[in-house]
Amino acid sequence: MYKKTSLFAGLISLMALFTSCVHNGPEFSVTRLRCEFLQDPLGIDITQPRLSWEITAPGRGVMQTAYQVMVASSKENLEKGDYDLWNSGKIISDSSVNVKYAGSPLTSRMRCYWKVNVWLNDRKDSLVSEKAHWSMGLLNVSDWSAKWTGLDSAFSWEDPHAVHTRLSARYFRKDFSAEKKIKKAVVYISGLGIYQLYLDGEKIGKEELSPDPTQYNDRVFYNTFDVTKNISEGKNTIGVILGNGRFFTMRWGPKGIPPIMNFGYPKMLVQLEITHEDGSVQKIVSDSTWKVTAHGPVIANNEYDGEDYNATLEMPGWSKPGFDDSHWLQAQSVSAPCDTVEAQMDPLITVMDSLKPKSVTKMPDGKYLVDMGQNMVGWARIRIGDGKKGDTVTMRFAERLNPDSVLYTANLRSAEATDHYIMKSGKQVWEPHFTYHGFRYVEVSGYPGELTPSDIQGRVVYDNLPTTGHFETSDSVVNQVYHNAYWGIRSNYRGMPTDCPQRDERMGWLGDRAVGSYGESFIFDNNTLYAKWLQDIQDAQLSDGSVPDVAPTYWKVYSDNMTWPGAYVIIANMLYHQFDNLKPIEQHYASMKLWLSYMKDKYMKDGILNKDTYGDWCMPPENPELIHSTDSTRITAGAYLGTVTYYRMLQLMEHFANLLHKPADKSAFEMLGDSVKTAFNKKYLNDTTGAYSNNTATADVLALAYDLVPDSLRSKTFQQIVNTTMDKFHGHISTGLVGAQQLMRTLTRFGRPDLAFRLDTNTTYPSWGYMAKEGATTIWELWNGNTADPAMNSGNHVMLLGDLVVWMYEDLGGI
Ligand code: RAM
Repeated sequence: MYKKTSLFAGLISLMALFTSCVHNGPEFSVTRLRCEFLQDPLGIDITQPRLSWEITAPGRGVMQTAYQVMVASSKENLEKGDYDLWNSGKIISDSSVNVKYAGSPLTSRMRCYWKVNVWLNDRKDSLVSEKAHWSMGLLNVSDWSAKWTGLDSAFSWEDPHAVHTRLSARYFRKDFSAEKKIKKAVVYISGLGIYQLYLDGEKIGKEELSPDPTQYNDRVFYNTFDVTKNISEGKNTIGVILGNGRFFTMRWGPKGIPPIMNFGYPKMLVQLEITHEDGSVQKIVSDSTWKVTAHGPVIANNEYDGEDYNATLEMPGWSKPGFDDSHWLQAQSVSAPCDTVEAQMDPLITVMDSLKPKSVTKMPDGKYLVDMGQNMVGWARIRIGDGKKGDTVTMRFAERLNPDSVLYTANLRSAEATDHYIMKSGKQVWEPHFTYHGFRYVEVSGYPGELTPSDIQGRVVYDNLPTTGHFETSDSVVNQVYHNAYWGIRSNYRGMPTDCPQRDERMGWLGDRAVGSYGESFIFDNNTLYAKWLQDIQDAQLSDGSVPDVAPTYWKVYSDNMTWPGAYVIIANMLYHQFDNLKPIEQHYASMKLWLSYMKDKYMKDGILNKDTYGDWCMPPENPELIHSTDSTRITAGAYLGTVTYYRMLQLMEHFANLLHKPADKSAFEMLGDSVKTAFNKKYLNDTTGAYSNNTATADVLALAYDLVPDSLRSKTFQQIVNTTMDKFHGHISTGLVGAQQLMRTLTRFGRPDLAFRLDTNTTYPSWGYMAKEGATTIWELWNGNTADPAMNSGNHVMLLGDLVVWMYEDLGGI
């Protein structure tokens, strides 16, 4: 083992989070109380939620020795020590995460107030935590009196079968009157594809693009909001706007574009429950008594092509009482998308950051070119000082520029990435809510007057996952690469991890985020998001066991390979390893087992799994224009990747079987593993040179990383990796996304951290530093992203990070 910290000791100038905790001498405290990993969640539908808390203490070596959880049905009860839901009593345990609620049964709508007492090894008295609460959602189908409501037809101006389908947003409203004094009001809403909720003219919540996308024909999410403050005694109005999101298809798919699954016209399920002071409950629910129109200002929307907004069609007061909706249509009761309506248990998408442009330049043709200085995801918010009613401001978005400073849009493929804003007169500020773009540059045309940097803002939009890790060193290349990784990752959270945010794709490709998710977990609290994605994957699994390459399957890709679906198993392991979250393993174990036996029965012969689709995807090609290499000496064989990954899956399943106390399964996985290992080494290992297969770095790295190499040959195999890297690739990376997932840690663990460090700090092709030197502010899809064919060339993919971020935190940072 090499000494990981000493080599880099001088390099790390600041690990902000960790050093400040130790040196600033914090007080003892118990904070960040979480229920199912969320702080103060509303409307959860898990009847045995898991509770966690964080202890802060001055000094080191402080341990929890015991805890006591107290849960009450009201704030008052908690205050006065009446723990009517649960008092765990003093439990001798160091557990401070995932303590399962074990009190009285939890029922729909219940509010639970809680705190925890903690005993520590170096203090006599217990510490009392801050107080927190969670609330239960609607646990039973019978709790819903709302009906799925929508309008199952197109409006006269809409072409629902156009290749680029962009419906007008649908506006729904319902007047109601709250007769008595209000104690509490809660709304449960699922608005598909995406919704904005209004009460009495005010938007509820700061969320955007919600709910999270799911396998809508299996499961849809609802969100819960406490709206007590938004409702007053007397007349009120509830309004909902529905956009396409991922529900109504964006593409039907001729001309080589795969069709995107279509789940039908937008629809919603809304239930507002008002509890009065006297205890009576009034429910306002979606049904055919609501009114609907599509004659509102959002005249067209979808995520690829953009939003068109006509401010002259605004309907002042549409979500307030007294609005004349007599010309609106009657909404319809429509079919449910599926049987399962479930609380969304990961944070909703939000505007997480705003960027001021680095520059705004007036071009010779009168258009403005805005440079945000950073490739980002979201949209632009624009301020207009003196609008001319009926004139249009057009914003086009792109990641790069052509040499003549015009937007480079070839890599967006068919995504139009354009917002049109038709002005009203006078001062106005606008931003869309029913689309998003991946961009650094915005071309603005039709803007009245001079556009200045303070008139336009980049709104950075993604899942509300707190940034929990900060990393900075004294090396500017390492810092820039980390910066690019950070921006790439936050760019690709859209209620699911996406491959890219800009072109006509934006899909949850499994392979891209296997080990990547682990690196991301050092930076973002991504536990709940990935747990949600595993559910998407399980929902998409076919009954024979086949796991798709994309989940949810908006693109239906079931190509049966090991490396992409393998993310299913790898991510469950990551959630346990990083967050002590065993539930995904429990929940998915049977599905994973089914998938592995399906693959084995269908494709394994004599211990070799000869089935693969993508190879070591996007390894650096020999020619700068190529997307994929055609040089057979650089390509790792599919059967090799299939088998080595199958073996890795068996290792993980053996570990899971052990965790779940399934000894028979554990030995079955172990036995199969042994036979795969024997067959694999027999077929691929050159026992003179230690090289595997055709001796690509990927082949050798994976065999070493997964412990397939006989002890006596390990140093030889490792030397092969060093030789390939140094001699054939002149000290550069030579892997695609599969090999990259183990490369940095393998180089380091087998004795060459200096070489890993070199790969991290290279600025010549191919390297992450090369991307940065060529102006990238995120990570490219291709090592040669600046020269390759635009057909598959996104400037904001994170798959090539491999295990780089893991290495930065674990090896460079020594954590
Ligand atoms: C591309 C995607 C993705 C990759 C697949 C195989 O289209 O962008 O990154 O996983 O192909």
